[in-house]
Amino acid sequence: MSRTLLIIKPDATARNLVGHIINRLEKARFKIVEMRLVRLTEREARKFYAVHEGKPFLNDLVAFMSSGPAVPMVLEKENAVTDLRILVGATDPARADCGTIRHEIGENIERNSVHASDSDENARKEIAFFFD
Ligand code: FUP
Repeated sequence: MSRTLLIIKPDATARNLVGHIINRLEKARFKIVEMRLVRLTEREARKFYAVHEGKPFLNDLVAFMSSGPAVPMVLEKENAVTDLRILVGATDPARADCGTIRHEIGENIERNSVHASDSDENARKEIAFFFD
């Protein structure tokens, strides 16, 4: 068993899609082992996306991520990181495969409904960011 971090982003909470996303995760056999509802400050959002410091899209991304409630959760499953990235789909919903969460509900490359850790190492860091 391994663990990864998923965040339901503010565009999805605003459209009442929290339950829908959780349903998709559970159907795909992920176990929710931790979950919170948070309103990130701009400072916290910038810290979470520190790897993107200097990128042209960062300021907009930080404003979006702190614009409303988000739901970070720790998910457990065999090959959790890889399997969740497959279920979530490509960053840009327009390029995401049919059947992925971002293809189904993502609005655009910024408002793409969910975040999923991209490696075991980042999963550990991102889990520690939200959960002690
Ligand atoms: P991902 O790992 O799929 O979430 O994608 P990245 O780490 O490359 O990007 C992190 C977040 O930055 C994305 F979820 C959305 C945002 N982003 C933009 O807003 N514009 C871009 O051109 C690229 C990424």
